[in-house]
Amino acid sequence: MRLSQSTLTDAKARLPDYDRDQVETGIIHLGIGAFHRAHQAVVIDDLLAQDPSWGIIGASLRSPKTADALNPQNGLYTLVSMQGQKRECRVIGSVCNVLAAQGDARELVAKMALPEIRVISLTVTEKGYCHAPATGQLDLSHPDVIHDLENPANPVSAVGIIASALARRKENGVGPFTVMSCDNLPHNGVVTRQVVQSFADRLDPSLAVWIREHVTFPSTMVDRIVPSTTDADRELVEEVTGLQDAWPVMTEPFWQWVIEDNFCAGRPAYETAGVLMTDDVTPFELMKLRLLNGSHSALAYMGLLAGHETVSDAMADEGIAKFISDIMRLEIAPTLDGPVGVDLKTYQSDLLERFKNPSLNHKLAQIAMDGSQKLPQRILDTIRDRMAAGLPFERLAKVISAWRDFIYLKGEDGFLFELNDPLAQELRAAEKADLTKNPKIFGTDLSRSQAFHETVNR
Ligand code: CS2
Repeated sequence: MRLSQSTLTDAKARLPDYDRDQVETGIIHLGIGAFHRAHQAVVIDDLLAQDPSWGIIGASLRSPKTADALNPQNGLYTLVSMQGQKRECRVIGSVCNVLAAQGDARELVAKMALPEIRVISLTVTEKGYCHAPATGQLDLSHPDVIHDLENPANPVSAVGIIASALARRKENGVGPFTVMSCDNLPHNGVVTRQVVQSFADRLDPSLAVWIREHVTFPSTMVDRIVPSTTDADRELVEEVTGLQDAWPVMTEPFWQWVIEDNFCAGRPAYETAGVLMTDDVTPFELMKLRLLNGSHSALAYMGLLAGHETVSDAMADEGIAKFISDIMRLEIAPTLDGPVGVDLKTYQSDLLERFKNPSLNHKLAQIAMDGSQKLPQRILDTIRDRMAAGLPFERLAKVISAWRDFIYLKGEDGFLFELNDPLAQELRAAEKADLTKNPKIFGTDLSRSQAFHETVNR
């Protein structure tokens, strides 16, 4: 039997504590992958009993797979939190349905223009913002941006979709919605505003003015480790809950969400579900991006080069585990002020424990993807701070050199590792020695810095 509204009460798992028939939709989430379903959708699930007006419509922009898996289940899915031998299963009911928007985003745009939709949240990954990684500005030569400026009624990028929906709301006299990025970018709200604003400037200057005056783009820090789901996970879920689930989500017990309290059209009472609402997310996002995501990327490239498959395998390698603990303590943490009340030493030791969690099966290849989009904020900004302060950055440079080896190392049958990156062609076409001279990734500063190149080469 398969999980759905009619079989829900048969699931041997924690169930939604509200009547799903009463739920109305107030949020549209762009990019409904596993991360959203293990993070923001869980918080909303916790809140629907007190306020059923914040149900979620999920939208996938690239592939119909999530819609195909979840719509026959009435949006329901199982969340499994794993630590040691413990497996806690919970059915999440906050996603009402999923729209597959690839090829035709018109229904999605029309839904986003409805007055009851008050928040648009996004997890479209770093590359989904169509920005230049080194500057955060909209890349006007990006094929999706070019397409969307020519076809604003049927856009393909998140940026074009948001601008098009806002144009519709402006026209119809419906107020604005809040646009909330939940991706791992520094000042993700500012970056989102910049790309949407630049796009609107080119589309219709009066729309750009309206957006500037009415729409808010809060920054957020999101954290939960969510490995890709495997068939073995699906089997486990069926065994434990008694119901088949086409796309359960596996995760760790830990989660954290910090949101800048800047919503132009109302918001869920996030704080009652354990979210930290604040005026300034910056210290949280820098701590998380540099310590967690920076170390993750280090583990990915070094771990893969050393022949490991998962994060916990790499952490079981003494040399790598020591490197990770050293890079955090000696090179990354000293660049951070850290949020008030957070002990950075405890934060680091908790991270090391989270990385060691053997039940997660978190593949290094998953983290190694899209290095050109991730390394600027995860590693390069930390290097910039250390160079500006005249401090050594040998370990950080070693991560860049590991990424370089990951890209260029060859075996008997060609390149050793598959390169999943929007700049893959350009990276592979470049000479190894020239990689760090690419200003798109390394900025105009590091791409020209002798000291930086020398350290990476050494
Ligand atoms: C990871 C992140 O895949 C990656 O690049 O570093 O997805 C990481 O697991 C999350 O940001 C944790 O919150």
